[in-house]
Amino acid sequence: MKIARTLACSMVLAACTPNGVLVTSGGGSNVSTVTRINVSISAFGQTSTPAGLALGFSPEVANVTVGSGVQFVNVDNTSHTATSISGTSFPATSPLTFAATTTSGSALSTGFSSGTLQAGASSPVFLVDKPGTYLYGCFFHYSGTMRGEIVAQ
Ligand SMILES: [Cu+2]
Repeated sequence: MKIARTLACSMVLAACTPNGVLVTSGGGSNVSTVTRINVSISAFGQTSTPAGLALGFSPEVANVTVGSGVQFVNVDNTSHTATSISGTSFPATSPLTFAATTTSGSALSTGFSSGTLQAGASSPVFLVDKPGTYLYGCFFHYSGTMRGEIVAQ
């Protein structure tokens, strides 16, 4: 029942008012819970995931709930992006284009990018709209395995 209601909400997001404390992001997502993913290429070392090597995000594999939100916060002193990658494993060479440097998308299932996050900057809150595994990476440091994964249930 809760899942059905969440799905209904995601289709009419602008008119939906979930219970609990509302968080309004620049992207307009209203969610009660936001998972913060910290971003730093120097602070968060490489780890192995089923999708391949990941690095530079904390947590590098984030477990989140459908109906909640995800926000990237750059705690580094250099710029990064968190940009969605389609598929179930990280491509050997970067699939990301310069478009990654512009903020886009509002929900995980339809693709997203934080845009270039300067030191200390936060992305919009992206809605966790559907169950699944979502891969993303940094446009600037993809070849250095700066990548992460979101598992939504
Ligand atoms: Cu980066």
